[in-house]
Amino acid sequence: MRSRILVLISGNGSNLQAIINACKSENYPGEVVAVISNKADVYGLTRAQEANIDAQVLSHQSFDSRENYDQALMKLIDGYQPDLIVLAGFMRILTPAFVQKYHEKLLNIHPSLLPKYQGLNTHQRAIDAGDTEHGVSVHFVTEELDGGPVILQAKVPIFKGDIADELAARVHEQEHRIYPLVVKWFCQQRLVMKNEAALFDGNLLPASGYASEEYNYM
Ligand code: NHR
Ligand code: GAR
Repeated sequence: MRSRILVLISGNGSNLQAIINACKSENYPGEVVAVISNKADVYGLTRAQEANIDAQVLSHQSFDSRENYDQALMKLIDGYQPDLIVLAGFMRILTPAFVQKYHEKLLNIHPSLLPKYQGLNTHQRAIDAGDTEHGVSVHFVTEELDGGPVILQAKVPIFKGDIADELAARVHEQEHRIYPLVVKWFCQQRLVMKNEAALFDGNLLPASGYASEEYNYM
């Protein structure tokens, strides 16, 4: 049985696309059953429709509180009975009630080498700090924003004179390699979260996640 993956987005959806593409491979252990965006008219929704995946908009603007928005989001999600919820450029902080409900089934991709640069605007912050190295982290989502256990990171260099857009593009390339791989591990149940820690094949992952240089998922 393929795992049922639900993807939350707010924008372009290039990570969504990477996961959709991976799912097309015959022995990939998951399928994307729905995509939900908190913003209307974003390209990620078009990507879902083109792949014949249910695409829904639930705008946060029509709700008077985060709690009420998340309650509506949970209702919508539960209609799809997902095994896994993937945040792919989803830009809304989730309430404790949401995180508790889908505890151990929530993944996020964050564009920095966590624990560095939690929050927003990470590429510019890494450049401004004079870092020579930057990257991306996939982690389990907990109540602590960008604070859940790291599963896998990929590093990229920061070159002299880089602007944030160039750096972001370099990071994106790595995102599209590592996110489908981590999703695959989760679907295979090789990857689980227990007691707020990430376990891989039953082993506790180190703070910076699985350290393999091999990112082939096919
Ligand atoms: N929710 C919880 N509880 N825990 C996490 O680790 C989460 C989360 C929700 C989203 C993604 C995260 C990132 O990878 C994420 C992780 C949005 C913001 C933010 O400040 C911060 C971090 C992340 C996503 N959002 C603003 C808000 O008020 C809105 C910003 C906007 O709309 O542009 O929600 O970076
Ligand atoms: C990605 O770089 C992702 O790491 C980042 O947004 C981009 C979404 O791109 N996520 C966050 O900043 C979360 N706050 P995409 O829509 O093309 O997948």
